[in-house]
This record gives sequence, structure tokens and C-alpha cells, in this order.
Amino acid sequence: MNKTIFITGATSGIGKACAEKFAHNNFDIIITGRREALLKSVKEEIENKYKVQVTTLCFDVQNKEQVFNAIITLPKDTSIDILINNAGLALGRDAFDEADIADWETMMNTNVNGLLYVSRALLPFIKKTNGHIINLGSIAGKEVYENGNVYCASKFAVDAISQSMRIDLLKHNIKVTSVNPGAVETEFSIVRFKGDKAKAEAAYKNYIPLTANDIADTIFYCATLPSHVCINDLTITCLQQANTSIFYKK
Ligand code: NDP
Ligand code: 8X3
Repeated sequence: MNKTIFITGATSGIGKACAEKFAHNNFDIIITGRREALLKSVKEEIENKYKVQVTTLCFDVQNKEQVFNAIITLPKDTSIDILINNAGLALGRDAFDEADIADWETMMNTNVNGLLYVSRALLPFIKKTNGHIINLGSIAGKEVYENGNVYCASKFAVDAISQSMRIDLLKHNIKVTSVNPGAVETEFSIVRFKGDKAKAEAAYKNYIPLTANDIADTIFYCATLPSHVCINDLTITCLQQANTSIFYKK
């Protein structure tokens, strides 16, 4: 029987690359996101390529009722081996005194509350397998940068939640890993800059950023280590990025 992985935010970027990577390695996958048409097309793409089962659940992680109502539809005998808490976003890159408060709320509700709701709703399924929770943090959750304020705060919270989960879930033999990437070229900056493609492209100019596949490969490595080995915390950047603000650009 195939193992099962649950990936939030699999309609693009890192989540989608993880879906492809794990399906390629014979995992059944449950993928989520808000954009139903994209979820359907990822499902079709993967099912055409691999002989694995793909289930889609469309919900907004910010909405507790939607999260629990979607997860309750999973068959009772479902077991989840791995959860990747990936859904997340940055909105704006503005000074603390100028940023849009609605953007702050969306980031905290998505990156922090969404991760908490999904994790709690899925824990009964993960306990059955002594599974593995992998949280997408960020280098922004290790070090703040100018105008990063609440996005950084949300990822510092993810770091704290990962450390807490690791301690509290130890008795269930559940692994917890926080993966903290630097710049990865995905839809992330298009979302952050609210569709301004020029600003988004500038974020990845004059250096070679990480790709979503680089992160999916790294997550796959963490997820397939021997059962007694757990990577607790992993920070990864491209060669030309030393921390949140120092790049060597050509
Ligand atoms: P993308 O924008 O490409 O993907 C984000 C995914 O999250 C989409 O599938 C989106 O799906 C989903 N999502 C966003 N908001 C919600 C919501 N409210 N409910 C459900 N799903 C949601 O970005 P990345 O792949 O780059 O980002 C993935 C994760 O990696 C995020 O947590 C991000 O913070 C983190 N990260 C990214 C870095 C980067 O440089 N790209 C660096 C470090 C960390 P949909 O719109 O369909 O809902
Ligand atoms: C995304 C990386 O440096 O843009 O988490 O905040 S950064």
C-alpha cells in the first residue's frame, strides 16, 4: 500500500513541486488550495503521469470551519504519513507605520492560524502512522529585515510552533521538521507585490534563486530518512544569498 502525504497550498510553487516529487515516488497525495480549477489540473497532470491516488480538497486555511469540514470528508480509514504545512504568503513589503493592516491580518491568519487549524484537524490521522509534520518556515522566521515586519513575525511564529510541536508530539513518535528557505522563485513575489510583475521579477534579478524543485527535493530527503532520524530545523538558501538581506548579485 502506498504512503499518503497531505500538502496544503499545492496549486503552485513549492506545494505543487512537492506533489509532483512525492507522486513520482509512489505516494498517494491529498492536495489543497483555494483555486479549485488549478487543483483539478494538478490532479489530472499527476494522475496522467503516475499510478497514484490524488484527492483534492478546496478550502481557505484561514477559515477554521472550512478546514475542519473539508478534512472530516476524508474516509475514516485514511492514514496520513506526512503533512506539509506549506500554504502561506507575504502581502506587501512596507514599513511598519505604513503597511496595510488588512495585509497583516491575512498573513497572520494564513501563515499562523491556518497552519494551526490544519495541523489540529489532521493530527488524529497522523497519530495512526506516527507520521511526520513538515512546516514551511522561512529565513524570515530566523532574522527580520527592513519592511518584513509582520511576514517575519508570522514565520517566527511558525518556528516557535514547530519547536513546540516537536516537544509535545514526541510522545507520539511524530517527527516535526521546519524547513526555512531563502528566496525561491515561485508565485510568492507576484502575490506579495499584488500582481506587479516587474517588482516580482526584480526580486530574482542578477542572481540564481532557489527553485520550487530544490525545496521539494530537500523536503523529500527529510521525509525519507530512517525512522530514528529527525531533522528538526533546516535553513536553505541559494549560493548567492547569505541571509535575509545580503546577496552577492552579478
Ligand atoms: P506560491 O504563491 O507559489 O504558493 C502558495 C500556495 O499557498 C498556493 O498554492 C496557494 O494556493 C496557497 N495558499 C495561500 N493562501 C492560502 C489560503 N488562505 N488558503 C489555502 N491555501 C492558500 O508561494 P511559494 O510556493 O513560494 O510558498 C509556499 C510556502 O513557502 C509559503 O508558506 C511561503 O511563505 C514559504 N516560503 C516561500 C519562499 C519564497 O521565496 N518563495 C521562501 C521561504 C518560505 P491558492 O492561491 O490556490 O489558495
Ligand atoms: C520568503 C523569503 O526573504 O522574501 O520567505 O522573506 S523572504
